[in-house]
Amino acid sequence: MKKVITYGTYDLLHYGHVNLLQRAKELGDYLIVALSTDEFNWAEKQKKCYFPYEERKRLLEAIRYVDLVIPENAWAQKISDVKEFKVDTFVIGDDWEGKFDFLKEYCEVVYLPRTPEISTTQIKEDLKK
Ligand code: C2G
Repeated sequence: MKKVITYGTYDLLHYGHVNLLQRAKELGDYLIVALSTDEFNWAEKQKKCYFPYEERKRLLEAIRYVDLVIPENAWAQKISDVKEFKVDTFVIGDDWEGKFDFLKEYCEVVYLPRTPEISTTQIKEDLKK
């Protein structure tokens, strides 16, 4: 079984996220999403999520491409996640291009093109108009 892992906040779930998850799943048979916790988002990404972790987790678990959702509590957990879950491929959007190349020692690393025209930030801004 080829296992794939990806990481993210996935707040205000939108089709850009689903595009990523669909292509991530096409890279293997089993897709793990490490979902940023509310605390990690605020402390490390200064992101205040609209939906709390448990709701973001439930939304991801409802997506057919997602097999398992685990918490992302720290930047440094990726290597231990790859080892613990015997991951073959790490994948993330190309807004992170090159940032996780250190994982190449442990698994394949793939950066996929983002869906350009949509983002959670853009949605929030558009709703303010
Ligand atoms: N994404 C995308 N297209 C968009 C928006 C997002 O392909 N229009 C992808 C991102 O590249 C990422 C995933 O969807 O792979 C989740 O995006 P975010 O929730 O913004 O994730 P981020 O805050 O970048 O967290 O340790 C890594 C971080 O947790 C990544």
